[in-house]
Amino acid sequence: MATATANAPAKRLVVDPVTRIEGHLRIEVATDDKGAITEAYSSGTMVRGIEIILRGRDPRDAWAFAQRICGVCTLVHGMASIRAVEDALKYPIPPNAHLIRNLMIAAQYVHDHVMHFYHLHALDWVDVVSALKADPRATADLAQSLSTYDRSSPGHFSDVQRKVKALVESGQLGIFANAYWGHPAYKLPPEANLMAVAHYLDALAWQREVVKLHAVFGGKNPHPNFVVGGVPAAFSGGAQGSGATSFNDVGLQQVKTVIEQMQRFVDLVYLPDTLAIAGFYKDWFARGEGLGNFLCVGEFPDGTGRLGLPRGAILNRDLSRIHPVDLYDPAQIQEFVSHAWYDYSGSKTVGLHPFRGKTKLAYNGSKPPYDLLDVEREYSWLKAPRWRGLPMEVGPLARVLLLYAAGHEPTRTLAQAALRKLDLPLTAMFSTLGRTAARTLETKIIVDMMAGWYEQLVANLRQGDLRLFNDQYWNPRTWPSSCEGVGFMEAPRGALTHWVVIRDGRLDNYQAVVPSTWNAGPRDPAGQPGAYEAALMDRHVLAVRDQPLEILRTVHSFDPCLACAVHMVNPDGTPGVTVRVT
Ligand code: NFE
Ligand code: MG
Repeated sequence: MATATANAPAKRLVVDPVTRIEGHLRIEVATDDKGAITEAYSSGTMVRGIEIILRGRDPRDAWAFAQRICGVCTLVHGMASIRAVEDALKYPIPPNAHLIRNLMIAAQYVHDHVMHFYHLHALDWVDVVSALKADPRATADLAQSLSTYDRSSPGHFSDVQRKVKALVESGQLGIFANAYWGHPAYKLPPEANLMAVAHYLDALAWQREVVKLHAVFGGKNPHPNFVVGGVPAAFSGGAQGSGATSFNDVGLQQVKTVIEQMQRFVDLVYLPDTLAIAGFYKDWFARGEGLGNFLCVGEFPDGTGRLGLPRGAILNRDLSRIHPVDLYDPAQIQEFVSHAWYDYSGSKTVGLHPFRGKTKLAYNGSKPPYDLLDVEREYSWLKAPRWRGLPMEVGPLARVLLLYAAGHEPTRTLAQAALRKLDLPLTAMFSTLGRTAARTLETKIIVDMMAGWYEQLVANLRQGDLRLFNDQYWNPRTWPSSCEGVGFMEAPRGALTHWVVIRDGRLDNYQAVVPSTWNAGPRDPAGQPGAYEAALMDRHVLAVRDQPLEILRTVHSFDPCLACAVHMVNPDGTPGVTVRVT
């Protein structure tokens, strides 16, 4: 083993790379004699520099570069980017453009959250190998007791079991390789495991269908097209002219079908599965909380200043008070680099508001600058964003808590029904499984909003309001010589902001402050940990020291995306999954 750095504690456990995420995440934890986690460190180990390559470009082109920050939250950086430019230039956009954007954003949530639950997170709770022992008839009884989903027959579950058996017997587990099958922390009975595996496979086929909504309005998925000033598609009516630049009645009908497919899967599969699986792991509603501070920037604007998902901050779990958040106030949002490989002209204590933000690398070598992380100094390619100096959790749990605190009736009803079913108090939401359950609840809340926007859009088009774009944006001579704007959005993983400074028609500065930067970021100058770090430092005791399933559960509950968070790789690559015990 290579040498540990001088500051490294004696007992460090390294998980690198964390898999079933997007991007490159390394977790190091320190444990005491009993194996309980006492310290945790989260490190983004990859760097790309999109903020740097945007400088000097036409602001109207920025979205297409920014959108390539990530292929999972495939539209969010494009959206935040055009909103930033629109905020700087301040021309309105037509109501239909808001409606279409809302539908595209909502479709992204539903798609991304279902994919996270089944394809990225479920295998932390579901033992695929145990599914081989299930009785298909008992599995059908279980599935039919939970919902009226039609793929719940004994014959279907026996087919799925045969498929999994063939995989296991071939010795090539493929998509199910590299997990801790048989780990003692798996608690589901074989039938629940088999049902979940069947739904894992169904969700793969389902997602292929539902991405079509993006293709109707944005030409393709991933990375649908956008445009500053509206949406880049005209309505051509009839059955003609559907494609990258226009949509028609056939496309609208397809959107309606997708909304119905989404609704059905959420109601009949995702929501009941979440509650059923959570019921076997109730102890995970009391672990992995972390910060207790939550931030939302808001989403689903309607053009009149109202938001479908509110903006605000909740501090110390106090749901009786929503603190207002002002993105323009230089004292509120700041990014710190005390523990990150960035250079703020030598200062490691100052925080920069993103309009004045800097992206300058403090390390440019060809090898990773660590063996074990030097946690007293710099240990991540993520900056540490703070709100009024405080570390904040962002994401589904933050949004559900904000909606709850704001008195949003559908959220209160749904959350109370779920907690009643699980026989848990509201405070159970402040936990690893609370975060996972919140993601499911918000998917239900958002999918229920979609039909309303769709109907409004169709009504507007039928009444002859075909405006989808404001061409004022396309005459740079009318632009002020200097302006600034922030594009906010609630991406699936949380609060996302893009910040532009425009001078003489070009981008003078571009900063992205991203959900996984908030959640996965390192310590700040005051030594306060980021959200993953805080959530892991709850004295978890690992049942099997070199199979840290418990770490994966908590980290995955945030749905990490490090590609987004660093938006900047170790040129020499990294080996496969390593769990290192020192
Ligand atoms: Ni790459 Fe992303 C989302 C954004 S996460 S997935 O959601 O923005 O940081
Ligand atoms: Mg950034």
